[in-house]
Amino acid sequence: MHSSLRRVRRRLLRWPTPVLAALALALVPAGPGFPATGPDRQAAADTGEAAEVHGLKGEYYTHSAPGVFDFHELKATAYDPSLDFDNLEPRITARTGQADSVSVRWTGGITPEAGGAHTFHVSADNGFRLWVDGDVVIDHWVDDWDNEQTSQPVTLEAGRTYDLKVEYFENYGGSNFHLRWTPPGGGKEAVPQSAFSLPEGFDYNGPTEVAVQPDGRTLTLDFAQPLAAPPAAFDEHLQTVIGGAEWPRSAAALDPGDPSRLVVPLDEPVVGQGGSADVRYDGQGGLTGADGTDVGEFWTSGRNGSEYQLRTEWADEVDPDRPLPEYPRPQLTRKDWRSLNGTWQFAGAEEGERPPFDRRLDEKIVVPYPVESELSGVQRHEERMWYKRTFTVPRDWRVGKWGERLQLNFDAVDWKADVWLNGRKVASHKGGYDRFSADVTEALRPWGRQELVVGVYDPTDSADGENPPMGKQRLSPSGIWYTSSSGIWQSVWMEPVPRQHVEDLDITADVAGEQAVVEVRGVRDGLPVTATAYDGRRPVGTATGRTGEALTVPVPDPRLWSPDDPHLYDLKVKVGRGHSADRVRGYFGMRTVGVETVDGQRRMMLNGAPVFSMATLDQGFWPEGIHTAPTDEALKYDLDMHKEMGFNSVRKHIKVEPDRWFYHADRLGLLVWQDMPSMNTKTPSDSARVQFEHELKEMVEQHDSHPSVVMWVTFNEGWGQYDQARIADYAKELDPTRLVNNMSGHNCCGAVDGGNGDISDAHGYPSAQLPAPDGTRALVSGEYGGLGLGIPGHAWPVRHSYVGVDRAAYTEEYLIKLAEIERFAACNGSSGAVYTQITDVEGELNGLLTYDRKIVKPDVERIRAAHEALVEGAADGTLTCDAS
Ligand SMILES: [Ca+2]
Ligand SMILES: [Ca+2]
Ligand SMILES: [Ca+2]
Ligand SMILES: [Ca+2]
Repeated sequence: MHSSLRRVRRRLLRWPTPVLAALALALVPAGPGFPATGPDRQAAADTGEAAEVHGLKGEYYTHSAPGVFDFHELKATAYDPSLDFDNLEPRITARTGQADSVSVRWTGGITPEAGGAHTFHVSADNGFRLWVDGDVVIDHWVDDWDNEQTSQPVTLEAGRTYDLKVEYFENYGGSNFHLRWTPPGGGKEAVPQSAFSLPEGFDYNGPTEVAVQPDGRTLTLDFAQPLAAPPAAFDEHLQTVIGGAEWPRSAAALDPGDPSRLVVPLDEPVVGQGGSADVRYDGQGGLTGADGTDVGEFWTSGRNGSEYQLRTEWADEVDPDRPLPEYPRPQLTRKDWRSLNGTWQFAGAEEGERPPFDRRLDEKIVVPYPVESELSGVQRHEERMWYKRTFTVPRDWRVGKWGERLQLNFDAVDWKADVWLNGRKVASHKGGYDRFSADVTEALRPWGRQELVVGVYDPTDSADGENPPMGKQRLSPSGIWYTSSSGIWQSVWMEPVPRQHVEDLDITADVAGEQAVVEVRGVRDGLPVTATAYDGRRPVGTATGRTGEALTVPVPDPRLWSPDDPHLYDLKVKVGRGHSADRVRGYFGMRTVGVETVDGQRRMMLNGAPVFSMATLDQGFWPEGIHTAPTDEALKYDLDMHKEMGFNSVRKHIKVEPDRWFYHADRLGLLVWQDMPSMNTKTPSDSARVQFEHELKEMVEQHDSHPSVVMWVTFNEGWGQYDQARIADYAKELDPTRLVNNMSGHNCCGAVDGGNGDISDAHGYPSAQLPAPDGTRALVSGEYGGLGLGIPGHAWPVRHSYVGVDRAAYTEEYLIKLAEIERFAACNGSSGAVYTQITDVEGELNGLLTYDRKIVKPDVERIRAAHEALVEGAADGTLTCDAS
């Protein structure tokens, strides 16, 4: 989200004042006609002259033979507004009649705004060369792809027009072309349309500028000449494709306030997240100028200036004074607690800055939504920041009396947090996904307001950063990398605790022994402890003993936990005596998980029977909250939809959710594959490795009592990989009761399979792959599918518009891919599959649900029936290779 804001800000900085005024007007759509937005329209309005046409002449040729990259036969001459094409296939195909073996020559002028040394960059699929002012500055007539070339600096005078020539060939497969420059004092960017001019003698009377307006519901086409009102037939000859999707719209009409502008109302809003609008007219719709001259065919494109934000329905339910008010730690509850979520003071910070004890911070932020998110109210990235608020301690908590202490809990702060209470440092913590707590009793004032200050440092993937586990967060998101989440992103809260208090209840089901093994962590050894298990209100077993030793609580004739019957037992634990005793509650499920040989194949087992783990890839991103679900109901909704669609499992992909997510999975009955968040894809340094292993340990220890969690996935596709086998052994050592998957997608992208653990995991798109049997591990397809379907109004306008599936055929295509999974289960002993993915995420449009969760793409009944047949057939042995 912040990336588009940044873009707007840059533009504001560069433009002269009259344009700023025009832009400010443009941000507030007024009446039927929108004011002009570009510098040239401003100039045109001032002088009364026709606007200059910016763009280049493109000549499209076919090759004399495949592999001969020549300019053999000229097929079409066309106007192109700029050279920033993510996908040239539609243009190439339409203009030459073929998708491959094509060359294009673009000619015209280039006029820099600033004088001085300009550096040019070209990246394309496939070869290219570039001339400026008659000199070759880049020559890469090579059959490779996306191999960016950079020119020597070229000195250009401001405002002077130079000859520009660009040649390009497409051999076969995909095709794209990007001409970028680094102007003096500026950053690298696509050469803007405004810098180009048409060569002498090339006539073009189509739109000179195309834009999606800030409201996201209006597309404007500006012409250099006034137009006659378009006839009714015009619309049948006009195509509008935004972010790669044919956009639903109403009829184009002349702007009543500006006769050289066509206004196209869009039926669904375009989300303000990059992408471009393509408009194409075949010249046959009777569009003419006011003077009756025909407007010829055109195919041009322009920017998406929308500021419309995608939101889920839960965004409106967030109370900024009381966000996420539910109890944050369901497996270790105490009677008293208070949320510190809500509106805090906020400011960006510099390295080494003194904590703001004695000053008010200028901004406000809604905790616990990450600073980049819309719900935080800040909506920009900060690498360093201050948070500040005050609170009072409820008097009935009796903190300070009878040994009662006050504990502050931070459920997740990405990535390094320092905490001060009343000017005294009470905590320092590294790790973006785990809870940390501080006993702040000694720092409390005797009465009144307590001043809490939190300083955060979150480098994400910055070049000189420390490379923390970050999952999919990136400072420059694109493609499979998304907007970062920085700072506090899970609940902050406080509770009174006895001096000797439980920090963790480790509960392990011993199904064969008909008991639960309970270990109380955080208190000194030798204190009396009592633990009682309940089935509903009925006590089923009690154990007493001393801390420091495991208690075995009888659970006779246990009702087993499974996705079909996610039965939970409650647990009450009392540690210590009298006033100073700590009384907590938790819960557990009785189940076993393992890998065993069945009919000669290594299979994943649940409660002693083979199980087929049918999951989605679940990344847990939200359009308005990024890493933080807007509400608890929203957090639960994605899991509800798994059940609704017949999945029995979920792979939580390189992110660790709040405890409540696991609680929902425990109660709904889903088998969780929990990924460790990956570091950046580069090779990690020694210190990054130490921190990665520390955070892995924290993740396992915080979530190792949830019956839903069945598997730890330590690496994904080689990202940040090192010592794969040792790390898998370490995870197993931390938690011997669960499966370990050392490398999800060890067939992909340079990943190295550690060769150990319980699971062997291959990725394939769109068809699944399954690893060959190795005699020790169960086999799974850890990612597959990824069928793309963009739903206008509910998706980002992606620049890489891989939209693979027609909406009408979506369910059918899904089931075809699922049939391949069923065959792996029937014929190859597969134990599981992970469909990519449960929701669209930012520019990825391959979700079963849209990013705003408002549209469910498949026929839910049909896919549920298919998943259930697969899971049941694999469990009861009726799924056989002959039958499938
Ligand atoms: Ca190609
Ligand atoms: Ca091609
Ligand atoms: Ca972050
Ligand atoms: Ca634990």
